[in-house]
Amino acid sequence: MDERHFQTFIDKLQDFDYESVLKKIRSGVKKPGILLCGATGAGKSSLINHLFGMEVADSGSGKNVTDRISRYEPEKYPVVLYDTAGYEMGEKQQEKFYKDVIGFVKKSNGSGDVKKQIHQVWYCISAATKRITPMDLAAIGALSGQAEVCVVLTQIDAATVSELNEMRKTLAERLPDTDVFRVSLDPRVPERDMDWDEMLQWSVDHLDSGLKLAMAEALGQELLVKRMEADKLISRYLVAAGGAVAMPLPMTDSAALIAIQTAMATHLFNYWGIDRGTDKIKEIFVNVVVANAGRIMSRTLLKLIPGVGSVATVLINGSVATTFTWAFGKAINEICYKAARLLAKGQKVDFTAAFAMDTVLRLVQKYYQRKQKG
Ligand SMILES: Nc1nc2c(ncn2[C@@H]2O[C@H](COP(=O)(O)OP(=O)(O)OP(=O)(O)O)[C@@H](O)[C@H]2O)c(=O)[nH]1
Ligand SMILES: [Mg+2]
Repeated sequence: MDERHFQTFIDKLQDFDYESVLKKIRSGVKKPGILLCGATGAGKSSLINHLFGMEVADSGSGKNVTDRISRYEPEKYPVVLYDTAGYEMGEKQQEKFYKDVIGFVKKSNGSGDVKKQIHQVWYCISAATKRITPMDLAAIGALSGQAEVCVVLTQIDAATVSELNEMRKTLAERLPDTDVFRVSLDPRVPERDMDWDEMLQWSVDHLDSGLKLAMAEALGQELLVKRMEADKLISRYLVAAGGAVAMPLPMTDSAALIAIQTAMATHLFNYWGIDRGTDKIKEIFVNVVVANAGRIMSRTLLKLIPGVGSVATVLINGSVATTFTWAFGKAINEICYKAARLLAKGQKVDFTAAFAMDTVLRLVQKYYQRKQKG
């Protein structure tokens, strides 16, 4: 791609009307279905009330779809929630839960009716109980065949650090593929000890693209929506990145590719708008991220492509170019997203640390590997 074409391409991007595209996407969204289950008192209803701002537990605003499962379709949010009555200890009750809830998910997802689909199960286990029961393990295993399942370790304020770690260890050993998130509604628990952000991001990530936006919106995560839009910006540069490497070329000849990456980086950074009024942040960004795009690429590729040898001998092909460009964009979006969240909460952000070369490299490599694994 010569420089003139490249410039036209960038100009087109700047004019792209994201608002209208966003509107179009929103009008067509289906609603993600989420079912919460777990033992009685695990905090399922509290969790729904907290995240979706409704009085599920007492209001009776839901519709009983079975005698133990209520369905809520909040007007304000594009989401369908299923709150289940928790099971009690004792074999009979657990057996009944197993049949009721798992049977319900199976039936709903087998019905072929999109409105009835249960896309995710948030399996709640209270840290106050201090143990993962065989029943939990069996139920999570069975549900995993039916929907995306994560474990929410609730009420972590009611357990010690070592008790909590013991529970997480059991889960990691017995269910290595299931993600686990720690939460509490006790305001005394410090933010850094909980995984709210990770849990909400998981929830958005584990949906088809058509449902993602609805989910982020339902969760009231304006910045998550923004992040998804910023991720879409990346994909517009991937075409150009692949095009810049029509034939495999040595990394030392990748000026056109690096031009695309720096244009993308600048575009993303401006999209987040966190530099407004402060040239200092922009300066850090330009000096570290933009100026080092080539170095970040060579270090990443040398580390992640086995047996490539030196910078001079690495050949970049279209697929490496697009994978790296994608990873680079995702890394920038992750840093900007985290910074924007802190700024939104009125907290200070150390931009020198946020955009430090090591931080950027680590994130780029994380995403590059994720893409390689498929
Ligand atoms: N300490 C503590 N208590 C909590 C937390 N979240 C909820 N609770 C309390 O735990 C109790 C049970 O919460 P619910 O949300 O009703 O639990 P549930 O899972 O819906 O229970 P069932 O509907 O019986 O299945 C309530 O008294 C809540 O106030 C938390 O993070 N920490
Ligand atoms: Mg409840």
